[in-house]
Amino acid sequence: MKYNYGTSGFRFHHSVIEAIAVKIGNVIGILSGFYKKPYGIMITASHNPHEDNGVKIVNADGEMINVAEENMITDYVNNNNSCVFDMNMKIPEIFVGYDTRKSSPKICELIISGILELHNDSIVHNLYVVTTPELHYAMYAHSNQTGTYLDNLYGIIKHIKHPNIICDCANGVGTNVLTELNSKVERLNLINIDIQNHILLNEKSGSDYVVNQQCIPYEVEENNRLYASLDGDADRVVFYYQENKDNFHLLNGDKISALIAAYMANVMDNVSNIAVIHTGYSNKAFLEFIHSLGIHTVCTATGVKNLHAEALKYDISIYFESNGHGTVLFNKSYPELHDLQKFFHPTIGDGIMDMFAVLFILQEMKLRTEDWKDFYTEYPYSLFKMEVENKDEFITTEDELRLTKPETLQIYIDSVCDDNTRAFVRPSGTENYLRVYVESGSVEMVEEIREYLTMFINKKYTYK
Ligand code: G16
Repeated sequence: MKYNYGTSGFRFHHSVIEAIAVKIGNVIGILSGFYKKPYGIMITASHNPHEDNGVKIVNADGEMINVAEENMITDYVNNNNSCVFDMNMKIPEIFVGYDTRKSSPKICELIISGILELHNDSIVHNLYVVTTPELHYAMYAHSNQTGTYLDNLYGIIKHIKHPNIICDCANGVGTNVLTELNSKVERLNLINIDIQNHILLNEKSGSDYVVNQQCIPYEVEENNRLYASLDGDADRVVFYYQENKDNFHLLNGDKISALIAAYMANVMDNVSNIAVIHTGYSNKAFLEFIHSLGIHTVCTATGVKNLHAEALKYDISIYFESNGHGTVLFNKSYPELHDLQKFFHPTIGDGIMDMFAVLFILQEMKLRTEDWKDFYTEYPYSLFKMEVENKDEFITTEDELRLTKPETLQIYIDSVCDDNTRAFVRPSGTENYLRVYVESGSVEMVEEIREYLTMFINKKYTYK
């Protein structure tokens, strides 16, 4: 088996992560010793089922690691390299944290033993149960000598007069942060906060469930209230409300981006230095809305690491995936955006901070949820996943909008899509599935293409 550093780190069934955990400890120790910098290790499989687990690696500034570092780690984990401390190295310093999964503490122990195997005096800061953005923030705070993540949250939440929202914590680690916050400041209405019962993690709850099922989480009453759903490690958020029995309205990452862009267009004289970064899953109606504000857009491959790399190129970059994962990068400071800037995590997408940023903008712009929803109406679309025999045989172009292999499938997609229809297929980097996206001018056309593609893929690429 080849262990790939996928969209967001290593991610497999927990038994596989346990099998490579010591090696992960070894190699992160080597990186830290070699580059003479601390590194962070977050143990989580985020939106995946509770039996899975994973590892995301963070650099000394609290940012995602670069491709060269990913390749070094992948090479070490997949080969029989020796774990030897070289006298030119510095004693490793590593921050470790984990989500609420049952398998997480054991994986943490194994990783720490791998770090100590390299050098017994390694400095290990065990943060225990934290969200992914908390671990990133701890690294950022360590390198910038700032206060804690929670102090920062207390600082921003006081600017929101009435945090009128119901937050679904996906029975995951976001529960801890929001419960802690609730005990000190404002009342937030929290649901799906059972972190003791491990099998409930992401179960009929959380941002992925809401986005994929297009419905409110399990056991939530239908009414006209604004809801938010975090994912399993609280680095994503989506919003929604149920207008009536038949009308569910999702306000996903595109709508979050649109809200932030509208706020900026409102308070700034010139928006030419702002970019909106998105992926192929963004709806054409969203892009039309952003262009109508005079803001330009750039499409990258899936994975916040890809959006982030592009976002570094502009003065201000709003980057969100439609699944709700993203943030805003302020590469240059503007006085008009001073208040807003505080609401975003300094290095990474954070579902909790993004939730407060949205509440702040709605408050400042005096917008009702319906006004936000009405920014634009999405063209009909469908995103679904399919199990295939070998997802690695599907290779895409850099922006993931076309397949270079298998050619037959791309030729088939081109033959069934008309000028108003867009469809693409890509292998997931976090789950053992193909993801298939179809968008068109009518629901009927989306359904038709979805059916054609499902049949074609089933016939040619599923288990024989
Ligand atoms: C991770 C990445 C996201 C990506 C998502 C799905 O999220 O950080 O950027 O959109 O996986 O990726 P894929 O379609 O390749 O499975 P998370 O929240 O699960 O870490």
